[in-house]
Amino acid sequence: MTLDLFEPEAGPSVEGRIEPLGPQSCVLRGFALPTEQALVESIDQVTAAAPFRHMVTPGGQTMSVALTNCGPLGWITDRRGYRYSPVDPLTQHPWPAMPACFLSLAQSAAEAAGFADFTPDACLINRYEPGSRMGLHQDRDEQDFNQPIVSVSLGIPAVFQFGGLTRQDRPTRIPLFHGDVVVWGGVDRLRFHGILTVKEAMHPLLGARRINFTFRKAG
Ligand code: MD3
Ligand code: FE
Repeated sequence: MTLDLFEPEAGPSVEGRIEPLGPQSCVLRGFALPTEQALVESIDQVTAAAPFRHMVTPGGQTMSVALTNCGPLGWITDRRGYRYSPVDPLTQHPWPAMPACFLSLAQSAAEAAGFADFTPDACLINRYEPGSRMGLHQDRDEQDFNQPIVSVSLGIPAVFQFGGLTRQDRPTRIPLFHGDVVVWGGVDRLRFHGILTVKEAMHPLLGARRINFTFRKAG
C-alpha cells in the first residue's frame, strides 16, 4: 500500500461547520482559512493604494475603527452623512479594484448559505485595534435590502452583537475568529448589530489587529 501524502485531513465538510444565527443568516466557521494567505496579500495591495483612515460620523465623532474600500463603490462617512462613493475622498481616484480572491470568496460563501447569484459591487474593509468597537446600528445605505451581505473576519477575535429589528431588542453575542465568514439576508438583513470593544490579543499573520471585510451590493 502506498502512502498518500496529499490526502486531506479528516474533518467536517463545510456543511458540518454552518452555524445558524437567525432564520436567514449563518456563520461559516473557518470558510476563509484555505485562502488566508491570498486574502492578506490582497489587503496589503488595496491599502497601499487606499490607506486605512478614521472617518468622522455625521454627529462629529471620529470612528475607533479605521476603514478603506475596494470595488466600484465604497462606503464613506463625514459630517454630511453616510453614503457610497465611487471615489476615495482622500484622492478623488476610484477605489482599488476588488481582488479576484475576495470576489470568489464572497460568491462561494453566499452560495453555501443559500443565496445564489450574489454580485457585490462594494467591499468595505474595517480595521479594529484593541479598544476599537462598533456600536449597534443597521445597514441601510444600500438600494436593495433583498441582497445579502457577506462578512469575513481575519486576525484577532471579536464578539459580534446580533440584535433584532428595533434598537430595544436585546442582542445575542457571537464570538468571531480568524477565517470565519458570516452571511446575512432576507428577514435578518435589517437587524441591529455591532462589535464589542476588541480585547488585546496577537495573531500570527495580522498582529494586534482584526480585519473585517464586508461585501454588499450597494448600487
Ligand atoms: C448583520 N461591520 O461595517 S460584520 C459594518 O465586523 C459592520 O466590522 C461589523 O457592521 C464588523 O457595517 C459586523 C458585518 C455585518 C454587516 C451587515 C449586517 C453584519 C450584519 C446586516 C445585518 C445583520
Ligand atoms: Fe453594519
